[in-house]
Amino acid sequence: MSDRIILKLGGSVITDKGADCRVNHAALSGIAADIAVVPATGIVVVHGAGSCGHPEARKYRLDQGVAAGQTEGIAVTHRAVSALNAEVVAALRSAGVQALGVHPLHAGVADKGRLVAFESRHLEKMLALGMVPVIHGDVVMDLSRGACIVSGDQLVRYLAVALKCNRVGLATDVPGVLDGGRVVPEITPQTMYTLQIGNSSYTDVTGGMKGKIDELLGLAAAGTGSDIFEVSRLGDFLAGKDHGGTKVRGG
Ligand code: IP8
Repeated sequence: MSDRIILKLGGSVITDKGADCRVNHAALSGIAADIAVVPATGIVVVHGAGSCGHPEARKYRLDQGVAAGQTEGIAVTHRAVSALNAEVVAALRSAGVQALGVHPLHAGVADKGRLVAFESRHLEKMLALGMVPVIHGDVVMDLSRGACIVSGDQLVRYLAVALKCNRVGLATDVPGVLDGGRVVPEITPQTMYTLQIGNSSYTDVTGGMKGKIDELLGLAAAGTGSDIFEVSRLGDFLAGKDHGGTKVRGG
């Protein structure tokens, strides 16, 4: 069976998190070049928002839900992440990857901040045609709260199961999960509570590294492990080689 891969690009990799929505074009073209040389296989790209979405989501307090008459933040935040998505798709397409943007606002429904439905039949069809769907953390309508933010990591967990992906990789701006400055080679539910994991100092409405690991441990419990590595090691991950980062496993 050939691999089906979900690759998450961290927001801090593809944007400058300290600036107002500044896209890191150099990082994107390096990533696109790495993906372009992967032999034909199924790849789904999911990316975070970085400075193109988190500041907007924080400003409009989308983590607290949305009431009628206060819906401006939905449009503003979705516009910011959609613009970033267009840049990611453009970089991939210039490298020859048949990338296509897919917006969770249009495909998913949440309840109390968690996805309860996400159409995946169109994604299957794109994969069957050799395309690379490019999905992103987004605002999603929420049955209880009006709207909420669904992180790229939550999407990874949901879609890895729905699309039966056998490899899950998260490219970050650090060499893996760090504990006291050292890369933790493996995390399981048992070892998680022994770790001191730092968090980003930048605006992040979806829980930073801790939120990421919670999602990945949930995915591992459902039977799919994942790998967190520095984006400079993306080629190694895609080639199935050691990437020097952290493996999240079910224990
Ligand atoms: O950067 C957040 O996704 P993440 C999405 O993967 C928005 O946490 C809109 C802030």
